[in-house]
Amino acid sequence: MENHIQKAADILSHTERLLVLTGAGISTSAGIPDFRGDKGIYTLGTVSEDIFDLRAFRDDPKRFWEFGKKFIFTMEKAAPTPMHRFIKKLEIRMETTVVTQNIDGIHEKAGSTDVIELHGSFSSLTCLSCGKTYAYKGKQDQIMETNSPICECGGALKPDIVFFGEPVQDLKKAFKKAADADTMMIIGSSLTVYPASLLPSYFKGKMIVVNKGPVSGITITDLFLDIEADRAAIELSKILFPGEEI
Ligand code: CNA
Repeated sequence: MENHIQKAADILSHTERLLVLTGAGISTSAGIPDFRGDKGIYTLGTVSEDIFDLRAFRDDPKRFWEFGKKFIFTMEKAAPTPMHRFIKKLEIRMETTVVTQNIDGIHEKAGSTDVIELHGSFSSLTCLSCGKTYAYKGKQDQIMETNSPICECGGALKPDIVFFGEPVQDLKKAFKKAADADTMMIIGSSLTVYPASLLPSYFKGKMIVVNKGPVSGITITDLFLDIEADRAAIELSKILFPGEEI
């Protein structure tokens, strides 16, 4: 593994434009479970897979919000991990764009400046009846007290995270960034969710993958580190930023 870490550090030290694609696995050590990892919420059956299904939300918004408010609570307490902080630090050495499938806002908390949130965030809510948008903060009490935030027109409010069947945000911008990058890192993602899973096909440079367990579409030419994301961050940091804290 030391050999792989050194190779990854060598690639990064020759990188001008980096694209980092992150998934739920980067945030598990911050206390937010993933979907399909060992302790994932789908793996353990904590919630059924249709929890992010738009039709299921329309049928029963309360069912989603019971789950959603616990997620928000966990997310608000979560601090950036060593890997989030390492990615922020890479901005010193290279142009760094983060494309995340996560909805937890931790890259922003870590200070990353160029973040594309493909699957949106909980920071705003939209009415499914009239389309009016609200800031999350203004509806927080209603969510926590009733599990059922509603619009002034009476319609159900859905968080502006992307549900299955909805279009993904800023996809073209993410594909363009992938096409322009000379190195891509995939961190903490099984890469099974479309269309984020297409991103590597727009990319022609050197690929570094950091993930525990299999990742869809990874080829033998890619550098694959099957280890904890934070361990990779700490080891890479020792080489790229010797003597500095991450
Ligand atoms: P996923 O399919 O659950 O895959 C996560 C991957 O990360 C798995 O292969 C795990 O084995 C791996 N993994 C878990 N912990 C670590 C670790 N510490 N170090 C290295 N690897 C680890 O999740 P994806 O992100 O691929 O799927 C995309 C979904 C998950 C998106 O729609 C997200 O919105 C959604 N999601 C997001 C969050 C979040 O925002 N933190 C949490 C749960 C799910």
